[in-house]
Amino acid sequence: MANNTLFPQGFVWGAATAAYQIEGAWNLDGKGESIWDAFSHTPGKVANGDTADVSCDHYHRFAEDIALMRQMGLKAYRFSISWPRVLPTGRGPVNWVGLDFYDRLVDTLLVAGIEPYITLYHWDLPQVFQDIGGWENREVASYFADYASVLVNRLGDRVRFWITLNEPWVVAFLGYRTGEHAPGITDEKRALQVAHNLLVAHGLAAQALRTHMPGAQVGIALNLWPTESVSNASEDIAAAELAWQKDCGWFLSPLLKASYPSDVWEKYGELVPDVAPGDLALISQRLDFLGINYYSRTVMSAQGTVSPVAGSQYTEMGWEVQAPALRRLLVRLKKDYQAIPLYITENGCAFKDEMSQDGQVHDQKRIDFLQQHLSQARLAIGDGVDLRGFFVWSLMDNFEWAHGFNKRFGLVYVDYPTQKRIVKDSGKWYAQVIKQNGVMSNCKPAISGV
Ligand code: IFM
Repeated sequence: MANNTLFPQGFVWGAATAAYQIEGAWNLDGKGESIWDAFSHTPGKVANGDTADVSCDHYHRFAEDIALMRQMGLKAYRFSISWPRVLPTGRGPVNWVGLDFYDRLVDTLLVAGIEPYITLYHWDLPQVFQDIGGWENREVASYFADYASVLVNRLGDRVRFWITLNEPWVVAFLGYRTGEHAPGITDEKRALQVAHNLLVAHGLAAQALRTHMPGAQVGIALNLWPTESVSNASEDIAAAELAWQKDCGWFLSPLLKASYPSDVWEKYGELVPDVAPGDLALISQRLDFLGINYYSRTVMSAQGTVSPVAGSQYTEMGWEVQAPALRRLLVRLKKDYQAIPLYITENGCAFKDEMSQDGQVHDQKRIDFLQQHLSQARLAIGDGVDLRGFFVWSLMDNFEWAHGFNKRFGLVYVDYPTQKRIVKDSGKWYAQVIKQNGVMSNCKPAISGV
């Protein structure tokens, strides 16, 4: 293997999941209801009426799942904590049984030699907070910091990496603008206030984490979905740039430049959020790392979105497969924002995976997808980007929000009726990548079927 396909020593190879998508046990052992429990239990909100009441039953099967991670040689595992499992009423009394679950999860990971990366919020807000306005209510941001304190006090002796929020863009804009996600509201002004309050919550939680654990590595995971111009014409470039600032700049700039992008702010007019004095300083406090969830890009002309892009392949989500845009994104972040360690906290794809007659899952398209994205990530490192790690979304097939169980993203196939796990070909391939610390053109599976 040529050296330029090897990753730097100590590169973090991981996979990611989220509590609501895999745990199940939605009402066991004192867990409170989340907005996603309420949303998925509302007819018509999720495809096929699916709910994650049981999902992958990871709550009961976590040891088996960690054994699979170990078999793949994962160096790190990114998972989220269910706020209402730990604090059923959002604040106040701790549900010790719920917190013990995460304690055991962390210990079992460490015994397996896998570093935990915790996401504090991956969309399952306690429903009791929705009843007082959810993220529109700024008080919830303070409760979020209290929740962060509970977790870091219990797990901070063993967990170094803390991600405050996952994809605040999705929480605000799919939850409050399109209504496709919980809580299902369709109001752009409210969405923009939610986006701001989430960033405030990030700032308060970062402070809380550092107060209780001065050495905590604190980051946030943003879904960065760049918009690129269809041509070199200045009108097309301007349209694409505005869309980039609207989607990505709206979160990157407050976090890394202590301001909202002025052109977008102007365009939003009356819709802009209330920003209290001191908010931007709070939001832009030092980040130890930035997590990037990269899946695809949008192509734009002055007339609007260009789709489909001629000659491109699309995943089951209808997302264009576009690995070179990942390299361009990473290089742009280095150029336009302050230097900060980066992690790809999610990258992956949904394809129609099926169990073959031989009992295996031959998902060559996912291998191709990951291989292309890893190659582009490696090129970006060659361009001088400080990329420290890569987490595949997802460790295993799971509940894909409003799409229910229709979309499979996993390295591990889950046969939901039996809860049997089958490591897909991509999982075996990834094990080989990890073993070799890089992508080989002829990567052979490092582990046999399980
Ligand atoms: O499944 C989601 C995940 O929860 C957040 N990032 C994108 C993934 C695929 O849609």
